[in-house]
Amino acid sequence: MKSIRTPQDLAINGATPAFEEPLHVGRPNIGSRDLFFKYTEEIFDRRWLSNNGPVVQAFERRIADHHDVKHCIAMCNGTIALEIAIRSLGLEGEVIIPSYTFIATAHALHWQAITPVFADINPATHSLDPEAVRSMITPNTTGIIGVHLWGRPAPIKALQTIADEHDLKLMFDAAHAFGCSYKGRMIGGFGACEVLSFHATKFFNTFEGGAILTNNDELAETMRLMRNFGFSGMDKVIHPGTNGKMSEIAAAMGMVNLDAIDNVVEVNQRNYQVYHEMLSGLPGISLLNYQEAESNNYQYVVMEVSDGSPVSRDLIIKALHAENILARKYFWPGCHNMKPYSELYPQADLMLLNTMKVADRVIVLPTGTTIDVEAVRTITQVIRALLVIKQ
Ligand code: T4K
Repeated sequence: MKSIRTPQDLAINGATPAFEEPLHVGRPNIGSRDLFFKYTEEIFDRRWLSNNGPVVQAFERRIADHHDVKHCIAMCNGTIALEIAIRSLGLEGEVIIPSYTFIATAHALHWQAITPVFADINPATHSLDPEAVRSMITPNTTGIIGVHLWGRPAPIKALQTIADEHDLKLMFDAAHAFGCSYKGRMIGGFGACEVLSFHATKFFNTFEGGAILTNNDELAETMRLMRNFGFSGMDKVIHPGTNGKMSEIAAAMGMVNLDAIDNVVEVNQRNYQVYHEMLSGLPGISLLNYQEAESNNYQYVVMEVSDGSPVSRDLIIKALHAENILARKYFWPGCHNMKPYSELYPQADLMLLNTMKVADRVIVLPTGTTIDVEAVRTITQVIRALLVIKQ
């Protein structure tokens, strides 16, 4: 790793890249290998690999307790969990979501012949703007899916008020919000249900995986049936369903990683603070902050490049990539500019001005347990050097 101090040391100017190996956003955090192999031996000995096995059941209990919620229904990934949540709530017609989210939020609706209707966001928080949500309600609207983007809570209270006023179902895509809180209460128990993702790239992973959290007994029962083809017992199907089950090996990874999460939060928070310190004072550069009074996972370091920056967002990305720092433009260009939505709503940009503004500004920087303080310093030096050249 070389230390970058001057513009001439930048790889876009022909110098050797700062890092020999690529630094990724979303490098998995992995707990004790020994414990994982112990679980694996036990799973092999039991010859029980899937279908609501003992590790999945123990994992569900721990996840529910961690989020202070009654039920956790573990699934094979977050997208299937979204689809099952949407179906179990009986959503149909139109459902309001942000366009500024990962494409799975929209696809989980479209896949089930439900129309995602994109509402604009608040540029300060990157979350749904409640007034924009209100303006998109039609007689066909049946629900709202709020997204706790970057692990920062959506405007839960305001969305619940709108849902109650219009008799709409409210659920949350909490894919980023593992272990986060809202006004001191853990994410997981808000709305009718909340959906977590345990994908490899997430703060907490089970290789692939996800879960629905809910306090509603009846809903939980329906979701469990839907997850397993509608089986209520041997040879007895009482509900339509799909295969959304989590495997034992995925749950084992979850058990191991649950033991490690305090350390992951500590590392993420430390990296976030160093980024914050090192990037402060740069023209047009800011970091999205986390509310310190809440529980956060600091999973994403979200840098915004505004008009005040002498260098464009895309040039910064190019310079970072040249250094083997694979920063990402999440969630550019917004779901509404991806197929099939770009064809369904060719004029949507006009309604989504803040979404467009934010999507054009964001750079997500690498963090997590594979990124140390020295790497963070080097990454910020690249950004500093670049801005100095162009100033
Ligand atoms: N809702 C929201 C708001 C979401 O963000 C997501 C997922 C979902 C719903 C759906 O949940 P899942 O069905 O996925 O459980 C990645 C993830 O695949 C996706 O899970 C995640 N959001 C999204 C934000 O990020 P891509 O398209 O960026 O993946 P990819 O292959 O480019 O990988 C990202 C980076 O991670 C790369 O730099 C490589 C690195 N990586 C990846 C994997 C899989 C590793 O270093 N190791 C790995 O094992 O979507």
